[in-house]
Amino acid sequence: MRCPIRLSLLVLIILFMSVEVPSGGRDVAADAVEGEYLIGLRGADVSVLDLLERSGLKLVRRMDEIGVLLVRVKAEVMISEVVKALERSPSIEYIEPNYIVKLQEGCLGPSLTTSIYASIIPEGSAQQPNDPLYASDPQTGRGQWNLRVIGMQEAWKLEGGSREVRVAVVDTGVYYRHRDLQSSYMAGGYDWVNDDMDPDDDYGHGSWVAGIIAAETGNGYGVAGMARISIIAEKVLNNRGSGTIADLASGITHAADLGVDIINLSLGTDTYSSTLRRAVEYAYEKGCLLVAAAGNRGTSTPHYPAAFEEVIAVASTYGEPEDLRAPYSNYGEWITISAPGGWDQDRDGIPEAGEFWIISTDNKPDSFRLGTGTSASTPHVSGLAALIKSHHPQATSLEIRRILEYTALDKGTPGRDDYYGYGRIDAYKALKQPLLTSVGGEGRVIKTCEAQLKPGILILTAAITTITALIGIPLIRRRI
Ligand SMILES: [Ca+2]
Ligand SMILES: [Ca+2]
Ligand SMILES: [Ca+2]
Ligand SMILES: [Ca+2]
Repeated sequence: MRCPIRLSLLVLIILFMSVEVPSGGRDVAADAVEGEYLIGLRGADVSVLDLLERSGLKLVRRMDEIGVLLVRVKAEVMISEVVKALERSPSIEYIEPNYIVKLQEGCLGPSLTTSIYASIIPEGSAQQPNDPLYASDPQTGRGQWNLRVIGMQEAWKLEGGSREVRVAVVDTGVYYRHRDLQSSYMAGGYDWVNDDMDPDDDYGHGSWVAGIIAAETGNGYGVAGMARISIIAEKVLNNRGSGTIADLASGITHAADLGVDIINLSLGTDTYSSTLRRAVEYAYEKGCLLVAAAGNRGTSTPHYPAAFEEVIAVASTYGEPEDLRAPYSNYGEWITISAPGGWDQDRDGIPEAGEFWIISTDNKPDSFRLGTGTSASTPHVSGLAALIKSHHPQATSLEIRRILEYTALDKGTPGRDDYYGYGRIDAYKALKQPLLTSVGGEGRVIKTCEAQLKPGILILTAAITTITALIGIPLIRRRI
């Protein structure tokens, strides 16, 4: 029941709060932190700090990596006058409100706290892990259909994951003391909401997302996760599932500075933000693979950061043995790929027998939770990307992205489409797929055509023999 209430609140807020966006004269109805602004600098010129002081703005945070300053307007200041003054400065590229980012992402159902999942150790088999909630759960009876449907049982025979691979979960934090999460958690992330070094989860969403990627599999307890890798938490959403663009951008840049391989973003906003764009570009340039939720409102309105071209935008499916697009899943030419996210078919916020929900870890001891949404689809893609990276440690983010796209199971209209993107991820096929670089020879990628992401085009220098070898690989669709 929590979801519809939250959704209607959000709609009310959007309807009744209108913030004028000074930058570029665009008027966008959006929800923002009152009195807070993000100033995007041109270059690294921070002499503008004096100007801010004179204008009656208090510096709250310097985000030097992306050249952004978070400022707060002092009470007596007329913001429209300040904006006029700042826009005249050649050192300033833009000023935008510090927008609110929310989890509009689906619903978390009620928690399932019971010691039964700690005491039952069923027989494992070659076919199925021994985690009791994998085969069945007490609410829907379907257990982890989401892992079965993408071929995880076959995939695990090829790769279980490497702890060297690190995935940042940028979310509400992670409850790392959970018995199914403690082995994959790695310290180093930050709590941007409470400004401390402990990104614990006081809401539950981030722990649920983290468990899909990396809950411990085969320990006879709780749920199975996709990959035995390392999870880092950047807490950017508070105990109500809401946060700011400043904290989100800080979480992304901090994760990139830690050198993580993959950044999972099961969150987003319909409001375009130049600061978020800068943070995404920064992480992308550092070699991170960014994966984000397409959003759950069944519209084609671009949802950010998913809709940025550097980011893999993940749509949602539900069903077993065949899964189909979930009706709430956003769509459009910005969708990259799809993965299971479940569907609360009667939309009452309660998981019932026969419905497809995603069960994962919660933020309390021995607690598990069912939920739905592109929030859940996203960590399936991050988990698979982490397995590919474990299997091919030398793979670049772009190579991993190409494998995900190329090996996805085509659904809907033939070829890439606006509902499924390249199709639903296929874990077994993705792990069987050789990397371009693994063929050896003299082939070397000298340029990738970023502007034309579909299909992936690589320009190679190579000896004729190498070219012949490469053409035999299904990843290559065309030759010149
Ligand atoms: Ca904390
Ligand atoms: Ca487990
Ligand atoms: Ca229901
Ligand atoms: Ca298709």
